[in-house]
Amino acid sequence: METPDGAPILPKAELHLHIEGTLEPELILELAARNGKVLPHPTLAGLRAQYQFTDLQSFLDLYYANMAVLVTEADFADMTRAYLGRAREAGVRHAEVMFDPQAHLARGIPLTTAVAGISSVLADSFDEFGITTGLIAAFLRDRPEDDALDVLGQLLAMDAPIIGIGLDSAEVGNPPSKFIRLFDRARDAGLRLVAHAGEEGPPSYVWDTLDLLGAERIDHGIRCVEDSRLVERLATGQVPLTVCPLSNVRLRAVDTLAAHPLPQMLASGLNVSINSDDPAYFGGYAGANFAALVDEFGFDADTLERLAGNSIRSSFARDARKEELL
Ligand code: ES4
Ligand code: ZN
Repeated sequence: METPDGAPILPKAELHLHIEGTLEPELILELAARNGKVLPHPTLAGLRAQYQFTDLQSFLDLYYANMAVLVTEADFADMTRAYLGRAREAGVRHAEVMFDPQAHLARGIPLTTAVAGISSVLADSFDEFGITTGLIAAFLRDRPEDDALDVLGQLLAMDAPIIGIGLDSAEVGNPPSKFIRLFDRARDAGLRLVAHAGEEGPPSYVWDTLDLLGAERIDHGIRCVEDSRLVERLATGQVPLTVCPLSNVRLRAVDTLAAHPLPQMLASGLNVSINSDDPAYFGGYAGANFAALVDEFGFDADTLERLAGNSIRSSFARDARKEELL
């Protein structure tokens, strides 16, 4: 496969992706009509006009509001299928997909509806799209830890096909220390551990995500560059950082793409991969993120290969699958 300008599309893994963030405006309107939901912005133009964010919270408000259209198992399945089709076009061959169980439960949607809808499509992702997949339950850090523990317990009791847990939503004011018992419980259950840190939060949140939660991967982590000791720690341990450039620009975590710390992170020897986060909200899928980087920084073939290779090596795919993709 090639991009429109003839560059090869590298096989890659997507490690930082919120499935609810793949709900395109067109699908939102379609699902709203199907489920008889009246949206505050019922036209495509009106809805699209809402996609201007000043920070993480301004995005989260719209992201949670739009989830109202996800009602049936088929809704979750249709959303997941649409994502896999778009990811495949961008060269994604392995995807670890997060979902927000608490956000659906809070709307009165049974856990089984969300889990079955998403996982039924992931179960066939290799046959249908040539993409191996894993499902990660992400917990909302702006809610109490007891709520997360309760929902993790329910997921384990129903034997939900999850490979790990994550931590997302409003970061500042909700430090990693709040979720020590949650991560201990997940580790005991044999689950893999990832967490958002250093997106809007300070470098100390990245330290604590490693040292208190034992996370194996950091989602975002871009503010690590403010702490040279932390950069050294991350480089020495080759801790995977799942960077999302277009997300960071759209949520104003950086002023411009030109000001993004990614080149500095690469120069420091960090293990970074490129991911789309919430592609329907931030201007595109993995392909658009790579294209923007090539445009802005003129990354050469070696750098692009390093980024794609990092994503595969940092995935929770089986070793044989990694070998196949590298
Ligand atoms: C998210 Cl970009 C981002 N950060 C934190 N939580 C999230 N949930 C969905 N997208
Ligand atoms: Zn994210």
